Amino acid sequence: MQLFNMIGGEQMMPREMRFLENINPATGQRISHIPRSGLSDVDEAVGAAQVAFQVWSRMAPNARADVLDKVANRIEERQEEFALAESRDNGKPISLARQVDIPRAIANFRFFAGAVRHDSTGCHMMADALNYTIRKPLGVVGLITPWNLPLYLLSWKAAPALAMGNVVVAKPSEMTPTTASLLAEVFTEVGAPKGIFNVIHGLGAEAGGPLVDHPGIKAISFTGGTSTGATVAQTAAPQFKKLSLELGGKNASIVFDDCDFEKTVAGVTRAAFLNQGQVCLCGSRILVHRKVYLRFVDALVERARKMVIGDPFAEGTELGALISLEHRQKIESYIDYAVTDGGSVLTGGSRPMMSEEFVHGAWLKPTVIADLDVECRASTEEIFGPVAVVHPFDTEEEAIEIANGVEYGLAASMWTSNVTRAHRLSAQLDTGMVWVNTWLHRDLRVPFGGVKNSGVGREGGRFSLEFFSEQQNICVYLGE
Ligand code: TXE
Repeated sequence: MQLFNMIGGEQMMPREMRFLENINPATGQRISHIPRSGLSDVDEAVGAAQVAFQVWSRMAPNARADVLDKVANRIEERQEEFALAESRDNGKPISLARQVDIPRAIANFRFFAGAVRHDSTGCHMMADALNYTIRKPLGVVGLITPWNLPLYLLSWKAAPALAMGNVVVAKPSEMTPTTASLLAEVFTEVGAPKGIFNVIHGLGAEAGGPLVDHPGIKAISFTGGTSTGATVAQTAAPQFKKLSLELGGKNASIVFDDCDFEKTVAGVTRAAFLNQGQVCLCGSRILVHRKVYLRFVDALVERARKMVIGDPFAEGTELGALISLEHRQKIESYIDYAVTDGGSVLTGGSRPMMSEEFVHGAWLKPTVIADLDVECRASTEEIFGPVAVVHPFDTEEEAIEIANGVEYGLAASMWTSNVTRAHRLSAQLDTGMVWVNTWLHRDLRVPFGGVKNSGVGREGGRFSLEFFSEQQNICVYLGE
């Protein structure tokens, strides 16, 4: 299979005719060739988008919302094809793609279609003047997305950007390119104006870098690793581009002795291992009150051991493959650091035995590590895999200190039946988001984003509409 760039509504080969291989990480087999684009491809895409902007930005918000609804409906019709592609590119269980990734992409388009239909702006009266504020689209925006939730995150950015009248050049991860190409097809199928949604495939430095640097790009919304985010910021800042950066996390799941035990074990296990632990929100540091520590860790280990790992296309599979062999190597090196630092691997820590078909895939058992110092590498750095560390604590103060003792600040979850404590401690956590007795429970209206090295800015609901627009205040003098 050959994937193309999508520029101005046309499938295009890269100018320099260079290609990359897209590998299925569950089997190690090649799925497709994708363009290895460069500056000239980015330039062409931005040019096509600028033309489309003249049409799209002038359409009524309702008309734009109608297009987004059509996109949602068409993804829904092709849902199984999208789920297959996502699972094959990423290695994730198809059940997860069916239940989470693709439905959420559909919901993103519907949500932002509704949001822009109901959007309003401010009016401030003075005795002798009237101020009113309008929101203008920015122009061409660059969307750079990672491999862990490919369509989910691309649609999370594209829907509000388009709803507000911007046009898009997307650079999906080179590891998971297919659903971005399918989405571009959908825009064509529903008759969207050509060039409002362009896709450039390729490597981060060769295609993503020129996109961030292009003077025709007015804003960048980026989700990915923290060090890449720093590079993106360095390039974009001198041009005063608007920037939204959703970066890494090392999130704590804080378990108190008064929690609902069974529900907490289930919730904390899900938080640690969903999508093979490759979600920026994953609870990879599990802090447990000493009174229930041993019992809780036993139950967690038992659950992790029982997780069904294997064929991503099989219905009952809970854990699929990691994104790549290189990524597995990085994760395994963290397990090695943990062992060197005195950690005890309670379960996992090794590769599962796989059948012939999957023997070349990037597989790793879900892993739980105990007896580590809270400041060691495995406990403080983002591993981004199915590896959770467990630490006991004695007091609320200690739990908060450990939770806040990392350079990340994306999310945390707290598990307790003491409502007063939950409110009091939530506010003390240095994170953009806190879940109490749940995890990854999402309302698309709420602000999503992190503090410290987890990023800058908030996405979601009106926060996305504001990011993807420029407010202009108009003051009309009414006379004496
Ligand atoms: O992400 P990258 P990678 C974390 C996780 C993971 C690490 C690296 O810890 O192990 O980041 O993953 C594009 N200019 N997260 O290497 O490199 C790249 O092509 C412009 C957390 O996959 O940050 C891809 O489209 N763009 C995370 C996107 O940036 C560049 C999700 C993300 O890739 C670029 C993924 C450049 N110089 C990884 N270099 C989360 N927060 O959810 C790369 N890219």
